[in-house]
Amino acid sequence: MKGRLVALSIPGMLLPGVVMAAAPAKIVDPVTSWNHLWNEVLIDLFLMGTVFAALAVYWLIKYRATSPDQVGSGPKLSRAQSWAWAMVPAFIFMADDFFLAAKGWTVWNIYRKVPDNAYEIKVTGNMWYWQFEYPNGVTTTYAYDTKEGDGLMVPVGTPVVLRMTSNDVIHSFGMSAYRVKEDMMPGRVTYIWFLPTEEKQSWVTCTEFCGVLHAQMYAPVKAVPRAQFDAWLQKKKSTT
Ligand SMILES: [Cu+2]
Repeated sequence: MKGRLVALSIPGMLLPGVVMAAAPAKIVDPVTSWNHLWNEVLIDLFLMGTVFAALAVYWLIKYRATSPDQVGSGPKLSRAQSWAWAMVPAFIFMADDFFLAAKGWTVWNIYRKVPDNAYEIKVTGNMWYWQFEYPNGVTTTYAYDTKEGDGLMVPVGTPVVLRMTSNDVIHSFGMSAYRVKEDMMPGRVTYIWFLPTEEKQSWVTCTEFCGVLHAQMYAPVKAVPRAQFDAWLQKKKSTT
């Protein structure tokens, strides 16, 4: 019994070593995986749509009425033929649906698994602005009326994870440029992560109706080089 326990635990002891020795996993950009799935859905819809539209036009012409009082008749099918006509197409479409659903779960797994070295920023939703809090305590925001404030600053090349909550009602943090969106709720912490791959400015908008100024609840998202980001954060820290 003891020997067996030892034997069982050997792979358990070796495994962490193997995992640690492996090179750090390459980060899969959620934008790439999302776009890939989206393109597949579009191709799928286009191919099926084309086939069905072509068949519909063909049959409309082929079986059109050639005289005003003509009465058509359906083909006589055996019970087996009827079942086959119902089940075979149904299974083909279900197979395609399951294929796309499985791909969707793969993308979802990428969205939910935050990379180990992700940079964490806390986000709090308020009616009607966001507050961003960086690891060194610096906070930023953005005012829609005066257009003042840094909004969300992130370093290029580092995955960023946002830990989010709300002070009042339900908001939703939507960044279409990074293909992410997640609700923010009072009393709960939700998260999203994304990978800024290039220097650019995009926008975050609130995507859950949250009151009269919901439409004004937006802020710039600025992805800047790491050195510039660090310098900005340092300066911000020393001036506040
Ligand atoms: Cu909102």
